[in-house]
Amino acid sequence: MRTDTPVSVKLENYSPYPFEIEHVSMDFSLEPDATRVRTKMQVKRLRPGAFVLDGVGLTLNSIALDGTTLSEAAYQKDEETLTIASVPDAFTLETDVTINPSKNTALSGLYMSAGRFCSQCEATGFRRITYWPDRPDVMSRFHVRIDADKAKYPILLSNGTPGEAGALSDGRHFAEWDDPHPKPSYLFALCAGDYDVWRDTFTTMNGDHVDLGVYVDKGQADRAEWAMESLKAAMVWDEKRFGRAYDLGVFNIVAVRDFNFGAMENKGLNIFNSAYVLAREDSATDADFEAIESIVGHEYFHNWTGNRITCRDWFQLCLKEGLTVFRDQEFSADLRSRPVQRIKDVMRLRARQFAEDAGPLAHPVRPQAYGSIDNLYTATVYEKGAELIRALTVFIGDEAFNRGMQIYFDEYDGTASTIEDFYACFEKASGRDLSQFRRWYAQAGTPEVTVKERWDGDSATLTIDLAQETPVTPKQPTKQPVPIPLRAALLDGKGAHAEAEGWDKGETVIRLEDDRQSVTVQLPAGSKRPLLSINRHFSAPVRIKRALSNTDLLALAAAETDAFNTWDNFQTLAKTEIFRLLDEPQSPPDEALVDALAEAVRANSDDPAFAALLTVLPDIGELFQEREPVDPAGLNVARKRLRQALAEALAADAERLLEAPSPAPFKPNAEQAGIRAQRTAMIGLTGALDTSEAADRLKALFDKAPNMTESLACLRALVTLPGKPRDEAIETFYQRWKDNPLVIDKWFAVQAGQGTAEDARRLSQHPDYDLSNPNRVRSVAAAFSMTNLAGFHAPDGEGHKVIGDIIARVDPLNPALAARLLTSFEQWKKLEPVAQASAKRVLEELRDQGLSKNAMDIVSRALD
Ligand code: B3K
Ligand code: ZN
Repeated sequence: MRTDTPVSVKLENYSPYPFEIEHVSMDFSLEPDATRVRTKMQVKRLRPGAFVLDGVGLTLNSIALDGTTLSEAAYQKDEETLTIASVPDAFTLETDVTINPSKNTALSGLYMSAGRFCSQCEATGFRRITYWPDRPDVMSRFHVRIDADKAKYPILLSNGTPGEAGALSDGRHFAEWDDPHPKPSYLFALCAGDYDVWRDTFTTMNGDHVDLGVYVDKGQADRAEWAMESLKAAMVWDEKRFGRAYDLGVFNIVAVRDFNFGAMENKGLNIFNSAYVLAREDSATDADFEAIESIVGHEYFHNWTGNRITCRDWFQLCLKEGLTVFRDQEFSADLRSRPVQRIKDVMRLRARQFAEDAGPLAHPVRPQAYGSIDNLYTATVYEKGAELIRALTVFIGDEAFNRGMQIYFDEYDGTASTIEDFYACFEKASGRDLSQFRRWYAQAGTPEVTVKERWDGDSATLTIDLAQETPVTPKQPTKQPVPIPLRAALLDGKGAHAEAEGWDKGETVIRLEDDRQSVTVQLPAGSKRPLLSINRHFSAPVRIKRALSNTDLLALAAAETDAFNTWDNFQTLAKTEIFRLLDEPQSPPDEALVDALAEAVRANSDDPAFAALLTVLPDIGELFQEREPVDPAGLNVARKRLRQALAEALAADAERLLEAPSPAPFKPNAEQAGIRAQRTAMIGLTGALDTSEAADRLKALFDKAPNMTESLACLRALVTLPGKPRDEAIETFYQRWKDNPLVIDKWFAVQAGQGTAEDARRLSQHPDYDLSNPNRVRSVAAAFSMTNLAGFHAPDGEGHKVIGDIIARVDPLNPALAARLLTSFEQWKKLEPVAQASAKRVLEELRDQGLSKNAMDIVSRALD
């Protein structure tokens, strides 16, 4: 256990690796306790510099250079590296090491999950498998040979396409895999065990045949069908949208129960958290089906943005992640509803990324330094990274963007690239200088854009005064203006656009590039004052500040022609109202607002997925960001009051809607999911009524729920209504699903996500709570600390203690997971003084008792 603050790695210190390794052969002899890995690499010097390999936790059996075993004096070895001081300009190096997958609880490198071998190498897991320059800019062609006990591990998988395979003596067998595409070590993968497989095939736009396989737990094959459908849809989409085809004869996905995050894009062998593969209507919700589609797409899209074009160094992580999130968001928008997708993406961005950007862990999309690479897989790199690509499409236009992407694919295929390389393609395509746009990548913090309007009726001109400011963030006391593309429209108040000179059908893109800028728009003489719709479809990841009264906002919401902004106007209204109810606890919720919201829900019933989103009030995480010091419990009460009022206004609608049957037979498509989303929204509102009749009604719905989507929605609604129906539902659900770990994860999460610290503690002591399984750990710890801020930050400090205790127990087993859980403390400085003190105390105690390097990186930044 280390207690020092991690040393930081700096972008400015990048230097290319002095050697290239064109080809590598790896030979794995698999045993859970002692796997032998023999690696043979062909090395050539490119430039002066030492020959250093990374290696962590390896037992070195032997090392040979050009066939001669090296004596211990010929190399230096410490806990993290192996250096050979003197090497020829071209040579073959052979290493032979032993590793222990069964003791690997960190789930990085080669480990065991449910008796099977599984690997995770991004970012630095490969060095736990063999000695290697474990950095993304060293790309090699891999040949892999695996041997293992045939009965226990009948299926042996690695990257690329299969080669020879056969039986060996002693009940063992072997298989060979060849990957013709040079790749960095973080994309290496190996899986071995007994699985059921869902197979299919695909023919690419070039006429190439691809064998597809989804490998899952025995008996679960039919739950893999949706993942397969999603994969084929992603393959077609990337061909149509970006002209990118798959490039191997095999594409496999393996589902594993023990995985630190969602999934991993290893070349030709994606490894997935089983939560994002296994789905059937009885055990998975529409949200699960949607997440599977999106993550399968995301990992598949990495084949071009990440694998064929990879990152020069980990500072460029957003180059593959931001871009690939943008691609998966577009995929989902094309398959489902574009506005609904946009709203969901922005909800996630505001709740997670805006919060991160406003706290002690704020960092630029491309940071200049990091303490621990595992902690760089953040909402900022992913979600803000994706927003910047989207903003770029608006800034330079779709056509130039598409041209730029093709230039990128053509010019950088097979390379390890940088953000500069990427932007050079769009400069070429658009003819614009994008150096200012790249400031977005260097500056942390969410820009605030103030919008003021001046209307001159005599001349029929509207002047829009814009100003931008990015708040101070850690180590960045001053900020420069960034180019902000704001889609705008002038609304005539009757559902159409007002005409304006130079605006195409009343719409334009305003490019705010300076601190302050004014735009004057000329309308036809005699025009009435138009309403301004700005940052339509959330064209830039900023906070818009506008001094509009509730009446103005309601008028704007009614006049809107952009679905995202309609929803957003209601969000702004709801936010203002929740703060008012917090400040005036005696006063009733604003009836006009509640009626307008209820009316909007009814008016949009032809787009049920959108109507469902209108019923979702801004969550505490978002409200959190606008008050300091913040009182999450108070906010929760105020929010509940508004929600209850909305539930009352929609009670008759909810009853009518829920009397109708759920769509049957079940299909996971967008159309049916939309109808169910509206139904589950009504189930949620029924719970918000907070009466015993509502609890009875929910229990009746729960008992006959035809699918997991509705069953879980009922359970979620019931959990906050103490009484017999609630207790029975919790027990029935548990008994029905106790053998399905993914469903039991939901059971834990639904309770922790709405309960008290005491509930979270009780759940964390449940016999099924398992610290070695990340999904299970998160089902209580993340559900409580990240989605239940009122419970987590309760002033008695118990919430902080429960989570602190779980982190202290998880950290020795799985540092990456512990570090991720620690980020839930990131807002502690915003809390009211009592809760603030308790959060600080827990962080200090954790720091003082000693933590892993990953966890220490977060704690020290949070406390800084
Ligand atoms: N690239 C992986 C994430 C790896 C996280 C390593 N700590 C999954 C993804 O973003 O597609
Ligand atoms: Zn990714």
